[in-house]
Amino acid sequence: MMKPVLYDYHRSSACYRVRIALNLKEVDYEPVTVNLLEGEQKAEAYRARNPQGFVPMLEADGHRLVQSLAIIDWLEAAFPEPALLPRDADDRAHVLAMALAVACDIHPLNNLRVLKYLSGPLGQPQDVRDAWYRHWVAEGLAALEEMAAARAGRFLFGDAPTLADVCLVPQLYNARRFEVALDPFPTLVRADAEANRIEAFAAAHPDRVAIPPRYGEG
Ligand SMILES: N[C@@H](CCC(=O)N[C@@H](CS)C(=O)NCC(=O)O)C(=O)O
Repeated sequence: MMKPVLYDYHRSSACYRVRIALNLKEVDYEPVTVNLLEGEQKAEAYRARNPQGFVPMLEADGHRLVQSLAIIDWLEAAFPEPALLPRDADDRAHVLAMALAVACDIHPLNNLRVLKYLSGPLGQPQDVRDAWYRHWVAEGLAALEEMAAARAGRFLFGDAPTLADVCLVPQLYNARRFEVALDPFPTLVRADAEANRIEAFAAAHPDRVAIPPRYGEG
């Protein structure tokens, strides 16, 4: 298989998930930056490849893959080890539920286009935009803390990282950037700290991602 190409933006939490999964599975990839702040995701050439105009997108093995969890699911099938989902049906549903609580219920309310719509067309000031962000993150993390607490080990589920941790770490990075208090979520903070001790997670951190060629330049 040729080296997969990841259309990436360092601070995108959906991209951050995919970078972690690629690193955990030791898949060497070529990153190409799509600069969200400059609107490169909306460029015609990019939208022709990904009609949603989102990052991440992974070109791999002749496929153009979009949606971070679909990309990670593809990676899980193509590179089964280490497994990010438990085999047992109950455990798997629990891990998926935690991952989806982040990816479907927290993140979409707080991504760039939603925040821009609040401050742009709806004319809301920065303090309202910040309050919106913090409200949905705090409410979502409170539920996740309860979901995780009973069955957490070193990580959100047991003693090895799963898809739930892959989704948690970028969300907590994001929450810290926007100064959300994390003291009420000790299980989440502990799992995040454990995960960040693993090089695959640490190397995917936005501050660690080398600046690759920009989309359209290479
Ligand atoms: N559900 C999608 C979400 C992707 C997404 O929201 N990506 C954001 C960055 S984290 C994006 O590309 N935003 C572009 C924009 O808001 O214009 C996934 O998991 O891949």
